[in-house]
Amino acid sequence: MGASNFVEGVDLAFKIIFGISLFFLAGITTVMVYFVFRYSRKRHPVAEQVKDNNVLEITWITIPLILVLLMFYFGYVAFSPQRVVPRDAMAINVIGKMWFWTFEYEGGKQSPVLVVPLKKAILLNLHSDDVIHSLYIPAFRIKEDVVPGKKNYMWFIPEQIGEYDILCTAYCGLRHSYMDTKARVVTEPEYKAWLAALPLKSNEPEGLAILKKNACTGCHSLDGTKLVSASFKGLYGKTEKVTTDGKERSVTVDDAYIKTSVYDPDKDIVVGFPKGVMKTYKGIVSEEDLTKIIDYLKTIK
Ligand code: HEC
Ligand SMILES: [Cu+2]
Repeated sequence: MGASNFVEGVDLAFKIIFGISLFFLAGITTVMVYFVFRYSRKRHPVAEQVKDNNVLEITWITIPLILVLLMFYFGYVAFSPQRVVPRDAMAINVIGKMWFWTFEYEGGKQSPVLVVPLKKAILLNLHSDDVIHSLYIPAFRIKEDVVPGKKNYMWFIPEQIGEYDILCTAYCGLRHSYMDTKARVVTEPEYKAWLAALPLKSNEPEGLAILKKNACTGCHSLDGTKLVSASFKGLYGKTEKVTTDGKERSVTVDDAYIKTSVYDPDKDIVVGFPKGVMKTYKGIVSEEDLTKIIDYLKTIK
């Protein structure tokens, strides 16, 4: 038994297509090698034109036709139920964003991992906040693109307790490969207990939530890694070399400097980083939110 209700059908289609491919690999290679010897110039010096062989033509139309229809049939039988969601399916919203997945359960509770109860139909409603992502859970044999502005979904019934990989399979930028997480299949009571224990509001600092919401973390890391720009780690209070109106100068990173950096990013350009990459957040990040961001930046030394 597979990890989901789709494993059997998808694996059967795969085995049939793989089997037919293997058969042809062996068959074509054998005939090719045989022809090389049988019709070499030594044994068969004058080439011969074969014309109007009806038996041959009907054979090579009929047999491949049957084979491709066979592949189509098993593929279709495996795929079509993936698009028909049972009425009693439990809905979970999935939000893809550079570069993490968020799973939103009933009541708006959010988690970075997908936790689902065993043997219950699960409907995943897929949303993207920015670019095209693709949600892939190999063990369940399901994958769908997550396209901004477009509604998409997938569903499955988890059939085995366990922890399975979740990946993003649409290249979505610098940290695409970091977009991995887990699907955890647990018993129904365990699921209920887990959901009840999940805090309603995420308990991350408000400033961090604002940074993530505005995708600042796409260009500025929080752990010291250099991305498109300098990391936020240890930024507050440090002495920064910047170019202002073409002149290089040193500044201490304080509230006023951060405010200028966010609302007028092209004024002080950090030496070693490109101008014009960061757009202004005037009218996007309120002064109140900016204060929360600064409070948070002070905490990541
Ligand atoms: C598209 C990439 C990008 C995004 C998104 C972005 N920034 Fe920047 N940011 C940069 C670049 C590049 C620089 C360096 C050049 C400069 O100073 O303008 C920079 C510089 C800064 C600086 C000065 C850093 C230093 O080392 O002195 C701060 C503070 C800052 N950004 C805050 C933010 C905040 C807050 C957000 C989200 C509201 C944000 N950035 C979103 C690219 C980005
Ligand atoms: Cu992605």
